[in-house]
Parts: sequence; C-alpha cells; structure tokens
Amino acid sequence: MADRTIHLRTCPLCEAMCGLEVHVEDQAVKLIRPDRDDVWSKGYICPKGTALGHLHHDPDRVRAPMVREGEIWKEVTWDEAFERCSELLGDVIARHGKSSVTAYIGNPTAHALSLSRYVGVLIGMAALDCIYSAGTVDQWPKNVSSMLLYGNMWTIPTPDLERTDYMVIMGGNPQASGGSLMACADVLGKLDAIRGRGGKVVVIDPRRTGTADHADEWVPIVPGTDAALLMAIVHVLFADGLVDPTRVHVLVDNVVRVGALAAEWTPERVERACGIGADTIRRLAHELAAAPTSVVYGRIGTCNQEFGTLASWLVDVVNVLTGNFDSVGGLMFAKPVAWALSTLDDPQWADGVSFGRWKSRVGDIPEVLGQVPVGLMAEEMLLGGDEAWRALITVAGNPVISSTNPDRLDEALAGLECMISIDNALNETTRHAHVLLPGLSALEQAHFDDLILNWAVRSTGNYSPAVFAPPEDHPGEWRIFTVLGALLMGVPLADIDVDAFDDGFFSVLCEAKGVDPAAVLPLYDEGGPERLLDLQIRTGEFGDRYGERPDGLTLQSFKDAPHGLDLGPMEPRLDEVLRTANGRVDLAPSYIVADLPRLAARLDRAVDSLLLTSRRHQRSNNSWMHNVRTLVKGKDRCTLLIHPDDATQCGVVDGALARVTSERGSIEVPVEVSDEMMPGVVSLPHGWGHDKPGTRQSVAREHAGVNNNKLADPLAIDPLSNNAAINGIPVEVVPA
Ligand SMILES: Nc1nc2c(c(=O)[nH]1)N[C@H]1C(S)=C(S)[C@@H](COP(=O)(O)OP(=O)(O)OC[C@H]3O[C@@H](n4cnc5c(=O)[nH]c(N)nc54)[C@H](O)[C@@H]3O)O[C@H]1N2
Ligand SMILES: Nc1nc2c(c(=O)[nH]1)N[C@H]1C(S)=C(S)[C@@H](COP(=O)(O)OP(=O)(O)OC[C@H]3O[C@@H](n4cnc5c(=O)[nH]c(N)nc54)[C@H](O)[C@@H]3O)O[C@H]1N2
Ligand code: SF4
Ligand SMILES: [Mo]
Repeated sequence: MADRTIHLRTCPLCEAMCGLEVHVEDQAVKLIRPDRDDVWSKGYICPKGTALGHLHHDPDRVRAPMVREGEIWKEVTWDEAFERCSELLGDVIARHGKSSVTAYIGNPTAHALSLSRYVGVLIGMAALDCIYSAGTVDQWPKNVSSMLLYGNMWTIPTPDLERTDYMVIMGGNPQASGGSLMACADVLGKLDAIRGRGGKVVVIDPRRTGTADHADEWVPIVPGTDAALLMAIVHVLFADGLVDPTRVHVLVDNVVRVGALAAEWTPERVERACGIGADTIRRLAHELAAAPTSVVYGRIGTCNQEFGTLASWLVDVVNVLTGNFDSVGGLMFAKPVAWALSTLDDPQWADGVSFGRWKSRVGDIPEVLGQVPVGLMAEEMLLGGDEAWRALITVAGNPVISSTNPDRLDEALAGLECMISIDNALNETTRHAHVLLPGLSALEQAHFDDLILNWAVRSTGNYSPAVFAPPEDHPGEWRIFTVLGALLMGVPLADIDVDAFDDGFFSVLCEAKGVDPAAVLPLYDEGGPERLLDLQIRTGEFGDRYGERPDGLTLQSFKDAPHGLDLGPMEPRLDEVLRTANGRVDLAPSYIVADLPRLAARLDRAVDSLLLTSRRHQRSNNSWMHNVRTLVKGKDRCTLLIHPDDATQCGVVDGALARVTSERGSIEVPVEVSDEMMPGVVSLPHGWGHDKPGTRQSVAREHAGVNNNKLADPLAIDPLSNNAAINGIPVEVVPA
C-alpha cells in the first residue's frame, strides 16, 4: 500500500471556513474528512468540502496558459502567453486608448490567498476608468449602507449568533450558502443552540428554506418589500415606547429623526404589500425589543432587490433601536486576526464619500462606490464608437452566467478586440478570451482567509500549506496581476520587474501601518502573498508589531498551530472601527432616507403576476462547481419551485416543463411543485445554463440547466447602490 499523508486544510469555498483533513496517496486525493480538532469548525463540513480533490483532479481544469486563434485553442508557455497579452493590450491601447479597457472581478477572488491580496494590485496599477464586478449582483447595497454609517464599505457588522437569544434571518439561507457576510461554521447548529437555550429563531423569506426548518417561525414575505416591513417594525418600536434611549449606543446620532421618518409607516400601511399581517409585524417588533438580546440579520434576498440599500440600512437601524448594536448577542464588529487590504482607508474618500462622480457610458447611471450595474457591461461594449469597451480582463468570474443581460454579454464578448481571462475553467465566459491564464487549484496553493475574517463571529485564523506543489513554471496569480497591471501602465514586457513592484507595494502597506519598510524588508527571503499575510497579521489587532509586542502573533504562530488559533468571541469595538469624518454614526444618512418616497410608492403598486426569486443549493457554488459529478448527480436541481395553488392556476405539473416569461426573456425549465414556496412567488437557482458551444466542462454540459438571469432586466436596479433587482421579477408561467 502506498504511503498515505494527511494534510490539514481550510476549505476556501465559502465563509464557513471548515477545517478539512485531506488524505493523499500517490499524488491523488483519496478522501476528505472534517478536521474534528479544527478550533473554528470543530468537525463541521458540507458535501462541497469533500469535492476539493475532484476540482483538483478534474481533467477539464485548465492547467497551462492557452491562446485562442479563431476557434482553435493552443497551449503555450507562460512567456508566450504574456507576450500575447502584451501584443493584444498594446494594440488596443494604440488604437483606442486605455479608456477602452475594462475588467470584471468575480467571486472566488475573495476566497484565495493570492487573488484576494493582489487583485488590488491589478486594479491599482491599471487605473482603469471603470471596472465591473459580481458585487453589483450581490452585496453592493450593504457596502453603501456601511460606507455611510461607519465610513468604510467593508465595515459590515455581523450577528453574534453564538450568544444571541433571538435571531431574525431575512433573505439568507445558510442551510445552502453556509452563511454570507456572517462567517460561522455550522450555522444551523448555532440556530439549534439558540433554541436549545430557550431562545427563538425567525426566518423571513418567500420560501420555507432548509434554514426555516431550523427556526421556530417562518414568515413568508413578498419579494422586495423587506424595507417596508422594517420601516413598520421601526414604527412600532417608537410608537409603543420600545426604544430605550439608555440602550442606544452613545456614538449613534439622529435616532429621533429615524423615529420621525417612521411615523407614518404603520404596520397596517405595509401589511398588504409585504403579505404579512399587522399583528405579526407588531409582535415581531415587541419580541425583538423584549428578548434579553436579539439580532436581525439580512443577506442576499435583502440586497438583490429593488430597495436593497433601504433594507440593508434598516437591518442595522432595528438592531440599534433595540439596543443590540455593538453589544454581546446583537450585531457586532468582528476583530480580525489579520486586516484585509480592502478595509484600509481609501484615499479617494479622504474628503468624505460622494456618489455619481461619473456616469455610465450607456444609460447615464451615476457610479456608486466606483461601479455601475454589471448588467450594463454588455451594452457598453456594443455601443460602438470611441466610448465602447474594446478590451476586457476577467478575474475568476463567469458573468455570461452570473450577471444580468447574459445574452447580450455573450454577443459583446465575441466582438472584443482583446479579452484576457485569469480563470481555471474554459466556461461560458472565458471561451471568448484570446488568452486564458489559469490560476492554481485550491490544493496547489496555501490558504489563509482574508476579507471574510472581517465578519467572522470569532477572532480566528488558520494557515494551510499547499497540498500539492504547483506546476513548476506557474508564476502564481499575484505575479500574473502584476504583469498585467504593469502592461496597462505602459511598461514594456521585457522591463517588468515583478519583485521590484512587489517590494514597492509591500513598502507602501508597511508605511500605511506605521512600520519602517527598510527595517522589515530584510526579514523576508521572498515577496508575494505570504510576506503580505505576515504583515497583515503582525500589524493587526493581535500582532507582534515586529517585536514591539513580543507576545503578539506572526504568520509563524499560525504555521505552528495546524488546527488554527481561536482568539475568542467578538467584543464591543465600534469606537475602534468607525471611520466617519466625525467619529460618530449618522443613523439617518440623507442619501438613504431620500429614497423613502420611492418605497412608499411601492406600497400602492398592484402585483398581478408571479414574482421570481433566486435560490442556492448546498451542492452548487454559483456557476462553477457543476463540473463535479459527485455534486451534480441525482435529482435535477435547476427547477422552478412553485406553490401548488399557483401550479394549478398556471396549468403546470410537477416534473413537466414550464415556460417562464418576463418582459426581458423566456426560458423553459422543469417544474417542482412545493408548498415551501409562498403563493405568488416562484424560485429558480442561479449559475446554470451550461449548454453553450466551445466550453470545456463535460460534466456541467450533461447537467446544463437554464440561466435565470435571461429573465432579469439589466436596468432594474436599486438606484442607490446600482445593485441588480434580481429578486421580485414579474413573470408568467405556462406549460411548455
Ligand atoms: N440570478 C442570480 N444571479 C446571481 C446571483 C443570484 O443570487 N441570482 N448571485 C450573484 C452572486 S452573489 C455572485 S457572487 C455571482 C458570482 O458570479 P461570478 O463571480 O461571475 O461567477 P462564479 O460562478 O463564481 O465563477 C467563478 C469563476 O472563477 C473560477 N475560479 C474558481 N477558483 C479560482 C481560482 O482560484 N483562481 C481563478 N483564477 N479562478 C478561479 C471558476 O472557474 C469560475 O469560472 O453570481 C451572481 N449572480
Ligand atoms: N452552496 C452554495 N453556497 C454559497 C453559494 C452558492 O452558490 N452555493 N454562493 C456564495 C455566495 S457568492 C453568496 S453571495 C452567498 C449568499 O448567501 P445567502 O444570502 O444565504 O443566499 P441564498 O442561499 O441564495 O439565500 C437567499 C434567500 O433569500 C430569499 N429571498 C429572495 N428574495 C427575497 C426577498 O425579497 N426578501 C427576503 N426576505 N428573502 C428573499 C431566497 O428565497 C433565499 O432563501 O452564498 C455563498 N455560499
Ligand atoms: S460549508 Fe462546505 S463549502 Fe463551506 S467551507 Fe465548509 S466544507 Fe467548504
Ligand atoms: Mo456572492
């Protein structure tokens, strides 16, 4: 029998950050099991974690750089690939200027050692006019509300679900997602524990989800009306004298103004629009105020909708008003063991944040936090003339599936003069690339989470070394970013000195943290993500500050603790994290409250069609894990969930195909009749539609499914954040 080695790893796939044991024989993964001694996840794992070996060994995974000529892909050396990038970018810039180049940043960027720490190098060096990201089909509303309330878009408070007595979950389904903007392993176990200690869990969702199965109460809600419900809860808190001023955080201003704004938002006024009785709304408000501690948590259902920013803001408002803000058992600010680059003070906001500094090239939409809706990317490519994008760099993303306007994007990408993708898959998006630069598999690179630690329910960290050596000639994604960034700065390929750039980057970050780079640089044999990680830890909340605090942590401390280090639960620390100009929280930012009349107008809108929402499944990961056979096998999961009464009314039956039509498009999909949907609302998963020619995803192709984003109107957005309103799309359902 060959020698078996066991490697401890943190799963990088979601925010649960599970500790894994990866068993390897003959350079092959034989088994993946939970690491029961992992200080954070304590033996929790989901089926995706066991698939890391399949992802690594997947014959379809792109391992060498590839260049496309017409329909023909050719594997090339890294030198040849960079040469081609240089030619293509050089030509496009010579013809149309750098203002014709844009980029798209996808989700896994947040989940990998090198991607998370270095994508900013590409963005910073390239200094493009505009980039797009999955952020505007995800959490941009929460970024806007956090920016306005706390002064940093990534200062997002997290529910203290390990210690709360009462939790309301709105628009999140951790049973499938593992938890989002709330890093916690085994969320369902934590919900069971709340109930086990006599507390209560409420899920507010149009669907009775797997999370609702672990709650005391499921409150179905009409999609897109969370802000109205929350305004009514705020109303009740004030009207019934439930706001105790002595419990409101001393750093919060404008509480009275919020009360005045809510004066007309009675439960009776919103009950019809929300589909929730006034008595239930009153009771929820009273329960939230009466519980020893309580917390309201909102996630993607509250963001990917028409009133995303209002809803995201109101989630925090309710917690402030009940006195459960920055206090144990409420909404708290995590204390990460390593700071993330994206949380550094951004010089562009030195004089305060402003929106609409420029407008989209199509549709005149004001930018928000540097981005316009991702659904516009296609139109801005197809525009023609001087203003059109001619070149695109994609990083770990698949917008032809994941963004709104997918068919137009598919068409637009086919016409680009230059497209460079940094991605491990030849998928629906990257098939249009001229150069495809693969990253490493998760098991070929070390891991230590980054931004996710900023909302982890405990201060924790875990370093995992690579399980397999990367291909010898692979530069690492951080070097790829630096090369592309330098090319976009106009540096000739032959003159690019990645290490010199990296030393410069590292030095700037040292200075930002009050450390003398000249004293620190000699400590390291090499640059790259691990040097940066060491800096993030050592100058972080628990760090040794290079010897100033001898008991403090370094990267080595984590290397010496293979099951991870736990530095305890969250502690009140609003005063430490606030980055607003006056060091206080304005609970009623004028930018946000000015949107209340739009919400009021929604109350009078008659809804006479079914409303489409999105959902996730535990065995999927956005669009990119459908090529893992063990995950996609079994029952078809790309189905239209519909309530029995609606099914009867539409004449569709379980298992048969339905045609779902919106103003934007039409798709055919199998029906799954279930009373887990509230009447009037239907649900489709996202991430499917793998039937395009020219991809290399053989398993995904057999389980193609359909792309629900074909039904989304790219201009249906929450205008405060530019985030897509993918939930609540009016649709008609008929037998196909
Ligand atoms: N209708 C609807 N649409 C949605 C959503 C929804 O709820 N409903 N959700 C939205 C959300 S929240 C998100 S985040 C987006 C996701 O949208 P995207 O980020 O655009 O897409 P993903 O499907 O996550 O694709 C990730 C890509 O990264 C590649 N990849 C994986 N790991 C690595 C790596 O280590 N290095 C490199 N270089 N590449 C890697 C994969 O091969 C894959 O091609 O989808 C959004 N779209
Ligand atoms: N297995 C798996 N895990 C994942 C992912 C994945 O694709 N698969 N993706 C990852 C990513 S990128 C993200 S952003 C997170 C997202 O994590 P979550 O936010 O937990 O996402 P979902 O599981 O889609 O749950 C969203 C819920 O919102 C409900 N909903 C829809 N519209 C509304 C509405 O208007 N109001 C309310 N109150 N609810 C509504 C839906 O019915 C659904 O139950 O998950 C991450 N984890
Ligand atoms: S819940 Fe699953 S996907 Fe998420 S970190 Fe744990 S094993 Fe990985
Ligand atoms: Mo996401």
